[in-house]
Amino acid sequence: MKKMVVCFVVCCYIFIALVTPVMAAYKAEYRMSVVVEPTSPWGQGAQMFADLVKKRTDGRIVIKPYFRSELLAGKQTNEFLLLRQGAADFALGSTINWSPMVKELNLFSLPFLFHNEYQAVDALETGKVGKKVFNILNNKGVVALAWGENGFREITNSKRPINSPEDMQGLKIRIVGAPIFMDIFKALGADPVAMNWEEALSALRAGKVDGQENPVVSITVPYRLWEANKYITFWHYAIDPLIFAASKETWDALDRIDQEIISKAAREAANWQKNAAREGLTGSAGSLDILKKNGMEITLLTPEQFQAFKIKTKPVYDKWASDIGTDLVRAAEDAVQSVELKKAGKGKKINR
Ligand code: X2X
Repeated sequence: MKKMVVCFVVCCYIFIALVTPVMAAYKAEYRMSVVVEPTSPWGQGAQMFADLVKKRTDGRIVIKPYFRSELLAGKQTNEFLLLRQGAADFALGSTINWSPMVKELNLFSLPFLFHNEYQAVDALETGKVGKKVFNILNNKGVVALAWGENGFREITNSKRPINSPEDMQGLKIRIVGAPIFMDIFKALGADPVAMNWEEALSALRAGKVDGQENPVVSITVPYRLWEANKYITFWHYAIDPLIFAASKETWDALDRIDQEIISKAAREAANWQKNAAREGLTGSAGSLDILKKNGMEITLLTPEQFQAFKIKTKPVYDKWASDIGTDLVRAAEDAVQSVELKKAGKGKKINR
């Protein structure tokens, strides 16, 4: 009997010794990086993820979103590095901000590749390309959990309606500090200036730049960009996916059950977030009405006008396509084409 008691006590010690280091590794707060403010669908998606995780882990894991690039000292293109180093535990980050460190992410910024085709974007993200991109991130120390979305990026400015590349001559356009955008806007004859988003907001308000490019639902509306820019052109020249991700260092210190809870929460929040970012753009004209009501003049391009922009930026597309990798680019082109063919088959007009 005595032997059994001793044995039991020893087993308890061993169990506690095995479990304790895992428990001790948990942090009181996990820091999540978010570049934008909390009221955009982007910010709301991050908060939803944090809330789901807290609830489903019974408060074991508390994720605090730090909005407005607070963890990044304003420098949004540092986000991937911070995540990789574990200075941020989680992020809901834009592929654009990470693209200077992960060349394959430039795929989504190839000028005029996706033509507003959400189905092609979804097909890519859920298919082989999406998996390949997540593997690449994983190998660089960032665990990708789910695809979210900032949206198709549309151009606004304070000077004039943009119908053609000629209308862009000399316009001072704020861009993100990712080299592909410098190339695109130079090819279009504009005068691009790379800036962080918070800085861009004051530059726009002060009239130090004439325009910018960002998605309507996630940025133009919540940031009331009509206060600085009257004109908007829907040219859908680049899609900006977001990624729910964790630092690998943080991830590896979590137990498997919690990893599963977090992965599921990311997928659910991503699903909501993506729909919210597309709200009013795919069916009803909700967001367009908001822009009009606030005095914005909206330009929609004809297929010929669209083509003129595409031709002008073709050298940039070709140059970046070989950097990104032909396999990924061809897969994306095929996805776009198959959506367009399906639409054409149903007799619908191809929107390009
Ligand atoms: O800086 C931008 O334009 C923004 C907010 O869309 C990104 O973070 C890529």
